[in-house]
Amino acid sequence: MSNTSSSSKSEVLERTKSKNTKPPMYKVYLLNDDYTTMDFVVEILEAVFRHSPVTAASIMLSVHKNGKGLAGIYTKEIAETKVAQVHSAAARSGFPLKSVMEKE
Ligand code: TYC
Repeated sequence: MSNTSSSSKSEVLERTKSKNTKPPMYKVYLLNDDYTTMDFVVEILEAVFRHSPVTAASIMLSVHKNGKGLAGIYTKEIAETKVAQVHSAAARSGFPLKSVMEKE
């Protein structure tokens, strides 16, 4: 038998403070490629990730130079939505832009 209700063994599971308040967070990255235009990536960073034009340009250049770059950090469902939004906007515009998420 499992011990979740401490029936036979006299054990009590205690938790000191903290009701496990924070959900797991996921980093969402953009990946570099040779075909997506810089302007389109900046548009995505502004529209999907709500970055300012200056921050969006800076993240785009870092992706261009380093191969990938952090677009934002979100809970699981929101991160999944952002990734899907990037892929559908890119596909609609005929660009191969990819986005990936990674548990923190
Ligand atoms: N490397 C692309 C170019 O030179 C620009 C680019 C930047 C593409 C960031 C994707 O996530 C990306 N046109």
